[in-house]
Amino acid sequence: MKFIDYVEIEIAAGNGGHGCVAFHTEKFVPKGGPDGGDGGRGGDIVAVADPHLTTLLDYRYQRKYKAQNGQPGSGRLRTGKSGEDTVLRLPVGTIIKDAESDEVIYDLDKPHVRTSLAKGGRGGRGNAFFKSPTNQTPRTAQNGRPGVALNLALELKLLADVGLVGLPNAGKSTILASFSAARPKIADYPFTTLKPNLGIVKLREFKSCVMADIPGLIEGAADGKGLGHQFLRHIQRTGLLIYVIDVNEIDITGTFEVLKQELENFDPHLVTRPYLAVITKIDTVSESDLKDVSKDLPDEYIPLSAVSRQGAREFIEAIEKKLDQRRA
Ligand SMILES: Nc1nc2c(ncn2[C@@H]2O[C@H](COP(=O)(O)OP(=O)(O)OP(=O)(O)O)[C@@H](O)[C@H]2O)c(=O)[nH]1
Ligand SMILES: [Mg+2]
Repeated sequence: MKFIDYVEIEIAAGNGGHGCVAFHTEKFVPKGGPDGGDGGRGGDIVAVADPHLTTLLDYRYQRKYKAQNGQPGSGRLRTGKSGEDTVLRLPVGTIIKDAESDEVIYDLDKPHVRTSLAKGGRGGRGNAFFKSPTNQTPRTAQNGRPGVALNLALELKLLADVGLVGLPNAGKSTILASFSAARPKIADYPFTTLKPNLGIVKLREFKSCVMADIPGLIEGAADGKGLGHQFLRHIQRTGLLIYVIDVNEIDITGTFEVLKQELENFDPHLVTRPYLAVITKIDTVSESDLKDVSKDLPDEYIPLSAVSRQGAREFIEAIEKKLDQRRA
């Protein structure tokens, strides 16, 4: 289930501030010497591996990053203020390449590693610097140097944070398609999904997660029945499992137990994971039927329609809450 998140961005470090041309002036000192200060240096573009991020989604929305320029120098030998660095927070595992040459610039392989990707330009020298025995009144100063500008390619191998598990035809792929840009095959027959699909789901603010839809499980899946068992290992590393159950299922809690049992048979650790249970396709039943169904179910069952998107907000909030709890 290799899936690569890929974006290209433009970065530009800050330019150095210009040096200043100035002469000392003071009452009764008619011919003060040159005292123009140097420009400040431009800010760098810095990358940091942030263990709370799992996708490059934010970088699809904003593609250009610029660090602050240095301030120009001024009289009385004052050096300009340096520009602030711009810090790019990237998920651990992001590989940063030069987009033109495809060369790897840096591999953010561990949490919190930090690297400068583009250096800010040096500030220009003020005219005071150029004072010499032969030139007591230099009237020129240096311009600041431009900051380094680069086109970068960011690559990240995605691992699912959230796994959808359910019987064949439960509506798993429809959920993935409704909440991400992934376009898995959806059809009204069991075993439509033959291999796992991954998509990036936007949560609130700057957060996102990777959701995996695996082929439907049937009773006996852990012993090799159906298709799903081959893929159970793909959800062994997900932090959150979502049990997807069709609201039209006659025995909803029984279905939930079957699913849980299959996972447990495959790997007892799986059922100790945080989970959510989703009752999907609620647009296919009347409100009063839904009430009847819901009254027998524990609170953690979230009603959802991936088609009408009823319950969509609650669904996303519940995922976010569970993932936050796990990360904390
Ligand atoms: N009305 C309605 N139909 C849905 C909803 N979710 C899924 N369906 C339909 O249910 C059928 C099965 O949906 P899929 O998303 O393919 O189900 P799946 O769980 O991925 O199935 P497998 O891949 O075979 O395991 C399709 O015809 C969908 O259009 C829903 O929320 N409302
Ligand atoms: Mg499917």
